[in-house]
Amino acid sequence: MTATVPAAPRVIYQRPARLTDVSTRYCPGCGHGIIHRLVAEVLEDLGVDGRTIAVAPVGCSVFAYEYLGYDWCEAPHGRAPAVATGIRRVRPDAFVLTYQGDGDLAAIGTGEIVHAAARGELITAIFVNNGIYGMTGGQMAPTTLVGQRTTSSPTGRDVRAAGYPVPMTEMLAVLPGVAFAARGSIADPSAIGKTKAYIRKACEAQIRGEGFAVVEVLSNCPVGWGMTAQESIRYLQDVVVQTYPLGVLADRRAGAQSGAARPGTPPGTARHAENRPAGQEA
Ligand SMILES: Cc1ncc(C[n+]2csc(CCOP(=O)(O)OP(=O)(O)O)c2C)c(N)n1
Ligand code: SF4
Ligand SMILES: [Mg+2]
Repeated sequence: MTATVPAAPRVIYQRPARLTDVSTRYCPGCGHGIIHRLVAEVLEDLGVDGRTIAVAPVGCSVFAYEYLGYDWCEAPHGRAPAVATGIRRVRPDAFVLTYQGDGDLAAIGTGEIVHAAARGELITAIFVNNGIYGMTGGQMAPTTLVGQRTTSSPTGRDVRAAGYPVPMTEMLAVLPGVAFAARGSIADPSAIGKTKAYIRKACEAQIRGEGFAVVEVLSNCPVGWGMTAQESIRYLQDVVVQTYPLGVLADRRAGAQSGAARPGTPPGTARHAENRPAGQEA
């Protein structure tokens, strides 16, 4: 009788090498961990994880440098795009990533993100919008929904006192320096898959020297929202997307079919070809 040799197990799912094997400090059900994983998977797929320099925000994800095994630089609150600009200018060989929350990017750091995008800096920005200042106890952010209760808007955001939510990614998307802008979500596996594809396109835009790229990721903060993890996911799916629709907001990458043209620039033109790191082809 001939013995059957068992087939070697086929690996279909494993932890990306740069996703550190440690417990995180995030609250149970928090979306930051999913987004970390997507970033790790994409940078590994693209082969840039060994030359990535990332800039950490101030906020719950400040400890991203413990969970993702890249070279990290810590920026003052909101200043990640400015720090990333400096890194990009002195290390043109590096892949430069920023990771910012909505309080970090859309409040104290509004000026830095707008001007980095306007300059078309070769940076990929991951913008985690959970509609709240998670780390400091769940206060209202510029991104908080109308009527949403937070610790500093206990009866709900009132537009007469606090104005309307700021659609940062739509605002950035109109800037000609932005090669790619999109909004994804972590609410379900389908949305997570699309978000990963957006992160990949945003990273490719940098590798090809095409300009600034941003992916906003709608995330949950069950603790700050006063919800269970399941309730917070349903709130993301049913409520948050009404104010922040998902999808691609600008795509000016070479060969892209959609996206507003830069003034005087044909759609799809690789405007930053002169800035490509040595040895990088489009
Ligand atoms: C200059 C400065 N101002 C204020 C703070 C306090 N602070 C720390 S984290 C934070 C908000 C973080 O919110 P967000 O960026 O949305 O990140 P999240 O915690 O929600 O992921 C604030 C206001 C600070 N650390 N530094
Ligand atoms: S406070 Fe909110 S954003 Fe911060 S770790 Fe907890 S769930 Fe995540
Ligand atoms: Mg936040």
